[in-house]
Amino acid sequence: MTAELFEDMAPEKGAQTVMAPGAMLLHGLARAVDAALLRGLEDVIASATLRHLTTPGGYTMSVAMSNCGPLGWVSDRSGYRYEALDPLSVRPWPVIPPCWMDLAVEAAVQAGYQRFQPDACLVNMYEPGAKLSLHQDKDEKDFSAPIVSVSLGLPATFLFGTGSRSDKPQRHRLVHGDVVVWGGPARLAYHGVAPLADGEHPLLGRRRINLTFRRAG
Ligand code: MD6
Ligand code: FE
Repeated sequence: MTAELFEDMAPEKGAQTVMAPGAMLLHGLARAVDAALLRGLEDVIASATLRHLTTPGGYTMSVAMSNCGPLGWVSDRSGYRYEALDPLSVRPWPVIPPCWMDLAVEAAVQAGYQRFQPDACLVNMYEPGAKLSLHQDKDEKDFSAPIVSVSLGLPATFLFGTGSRSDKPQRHRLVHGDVVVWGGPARLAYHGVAPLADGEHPLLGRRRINLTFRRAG
């Protein structure tokens, strides 16, 4: 209890929170490899730049996005989908850095999902005020695979609901190094991110980075 008071009530590294059946928060799992993850990030966004996508409804997303892996998630006036080529460069997305892949597979195993083989990793970059409205991840072909989501940089409030949009979502604080794994009965739960509070992170400055690994194709 004393340690928690001094750490702003953050659960210890290694702790696990079951958010719902099939959805688990692995506290601090990515922290030990954060420097390697961030070197990978530099490589990925050097070849596939972060950009603000347009929604099918014509809005510009406040979160900047890029991708790596065989498939990348894109949005424009014609809809949401996965594409093998980056529409900006018209080249394949960069490969998923090996240390990212190792972490994603290990997180899936810890949450009870064996044999996770991601073929897409969405990179999300939040600056203060950026948010992600409640949504379901349903553009993937195979809902039997989980999603693995890695949080780096500034803390965020993750909104986590049920399969019904009208259910009031739970709120979970995600800090640097936290990993959420999401599948099975929770795979189609509505979720989102509340507007990012301003702050300064020692490694990432005024930014939050989220990496989400999926089996899309
Ligand atoms: C984010 N994450 O944390 C956005 N989707 O920045 C997601 O939209 C998400 O964290 C599916 C599963 C886990 C997630
Ligand atoms: Fe999502």
